[in-house]
Amino acid sequence: MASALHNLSDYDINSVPDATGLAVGIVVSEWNDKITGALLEGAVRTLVKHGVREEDITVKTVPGSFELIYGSARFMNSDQVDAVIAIGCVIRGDTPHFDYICQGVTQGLADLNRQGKVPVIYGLLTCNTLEQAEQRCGGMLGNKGDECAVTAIKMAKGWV
Ligand code: DLZ
Repeated sequence: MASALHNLSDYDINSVPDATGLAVGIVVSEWNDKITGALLEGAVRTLVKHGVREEDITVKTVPGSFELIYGSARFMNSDQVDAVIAIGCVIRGDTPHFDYICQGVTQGLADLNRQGKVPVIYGLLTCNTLEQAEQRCGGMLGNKGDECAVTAIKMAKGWV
């Protein structure tokens, strides 16, 4: 149970490199937009906190999480960003759709990472309930957007 209680906004500030000069592309899904909007806010706030200039953050929206793959690929191939953050939220429904979307997006983003051009950070919440999502976008379990921003900085700065 310990990992389920991990606060996504907790990190060692001294372990994060200075991110000045980093350009970051963020793709955000419109589905469950209250959740994805809060994740986006967390990601931007944390990037800026570590030195990324707001003008070096480019945000693009896509209709649903499945489109995060295409959006991330576009950023990756633009040669304009040092890292991509893909933000979405899928909530389980009555059909197997949830499983197909989650698997498809996870595989798609993994395939992009395998190309090794720029890191593509996995900001997809895959939740059984809306409450679980709310807990992870600024609620009692922190904000996955913060975690994504820290990961993007570490990955982009760690390999230059
Ligand atoms: C269709 C659909 C459903 C049912 N649920 C979600 C969801 O919970 N979260 C999400 O991000 N997107 C959902 N979508 C939309 C799909 O991701 C995708 O946009 C459509 O299937 C069109 O490709």
